[in-house]
Amino acid sequence: MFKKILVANRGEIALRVICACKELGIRTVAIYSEADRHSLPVRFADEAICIGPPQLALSYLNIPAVISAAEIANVDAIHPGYGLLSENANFAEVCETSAIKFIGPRPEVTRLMGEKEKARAAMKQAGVPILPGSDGIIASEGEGLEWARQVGFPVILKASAGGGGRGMRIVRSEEDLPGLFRAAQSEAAGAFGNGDLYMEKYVEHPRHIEFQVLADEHGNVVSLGERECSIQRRHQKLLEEAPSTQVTPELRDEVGGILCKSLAQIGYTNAGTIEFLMDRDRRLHFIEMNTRIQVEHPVTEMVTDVDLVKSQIMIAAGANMRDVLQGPIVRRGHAIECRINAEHPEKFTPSAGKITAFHPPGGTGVRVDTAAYAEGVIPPYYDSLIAKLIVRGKDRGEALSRMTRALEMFIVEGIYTTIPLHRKILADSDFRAGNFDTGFIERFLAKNDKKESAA
Ligand code: MV4
Repeated sequence: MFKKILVANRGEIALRVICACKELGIRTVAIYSEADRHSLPVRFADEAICIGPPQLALSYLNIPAVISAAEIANVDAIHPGYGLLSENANFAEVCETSAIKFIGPRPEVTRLMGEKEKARAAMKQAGVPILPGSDGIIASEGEGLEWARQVGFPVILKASAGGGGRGMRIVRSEEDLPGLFRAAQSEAAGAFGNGDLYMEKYVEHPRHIEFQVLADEHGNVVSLGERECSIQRRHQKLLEEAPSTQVTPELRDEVGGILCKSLAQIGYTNAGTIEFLMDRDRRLHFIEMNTRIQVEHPVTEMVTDVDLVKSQIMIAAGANMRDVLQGPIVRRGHAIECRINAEHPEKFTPSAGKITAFHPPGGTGVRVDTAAYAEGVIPPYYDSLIAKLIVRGKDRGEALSRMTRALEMFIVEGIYTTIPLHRKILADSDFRAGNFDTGFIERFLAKNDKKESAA
């Protein structure tokens, strides 16, 4: 096992990784920017090294600075958390050449999944259901038109270097294709330095459902089931749950089985998430794979009792899945996570500043992942996620009641947060009935605006 791990992240996920290391008896090194000097990861890690000024490019994204800290502290491995360098294949490669274990998949696999069109082709070849679409990059507008006629309108153009919704265009008719093709291409070229596009059949009103997998370095892959992630706004998830009310045990086993075989074939290792769109016929279609631990991993942990971050570390240290899991995966109950962001409730703009009062809820079935504390300061430079409130209940009904009371008992003063928004979502009859798709929040906000202007 590793003796010392550097945590190449900040905030709640850095603290989450430190928790896992402490339980495994591994020493930790926090790296921090000047803005995070008084943060809890710095306080709870065994060592802490300042790696630069607040700006991301000069600190948490500065690969030479991160590697220097790792070498000075003489760590065995680096855990990248999510975001930042977590899906940077070049960083994983630099770790490898510096004889530091990168806790994640091999760089080649990270690179493959980062090129969305190649990931799609690889998953198709390995037997995962994908949407009808182009075989490879579309070379020209003319070729785009040919594919669209074959697939049938509406279609969606996506950037191969994209993900997270940037560089996408929905095309509903032949006349619209040339203009939208050029627009998507130049947006992708500007945003990613690569204008390559591919095409898929467009799914109307999909649900966003993702599967969590773990793969060891000996060819064993397991599925931990799905998470329902349709409650999003502008491609930022707000609330996630496990299991999905729309996934039957048969579908879960079928897709889980396919994924295990396919990912073993691809040579995937460590934790991974496979994103699907669910159509109106409740069929799942692969769209993308994320090669990192995700923000919403706790909902899977709550229903499986598997510690995903500990599992990542053990796998990276060479452990066999048998020893990682110590028994079969059993799913019990229902979990919901609300992302508490520091942002203005109507404008959704970041709300940095000093937290004057902070009291997270507790009690049976409640978990709070956070690095926030009273009198602590939320710096303006980073992601606005300040806490994740996760509850587990014996069923979805109990999870809903538990989340409602936990939100009522969560005190954060001095900054704006998404807590009031979550309370309204939890009170919505469609949400409570499980009746929603990726368009839910837009409709919900429009509905609420109307109610508020009438009142
Ligand atoms: C789609 C789609 C409909 N059809 N692909 C948006 C983010 C990126 N990861 C994939 N996205 C979508 N891809 C096809 N073929 C609709 C979306 C989409 C979406 C997906 C998941 C969650 C929220 C979304 C919001 C708008 C559009």
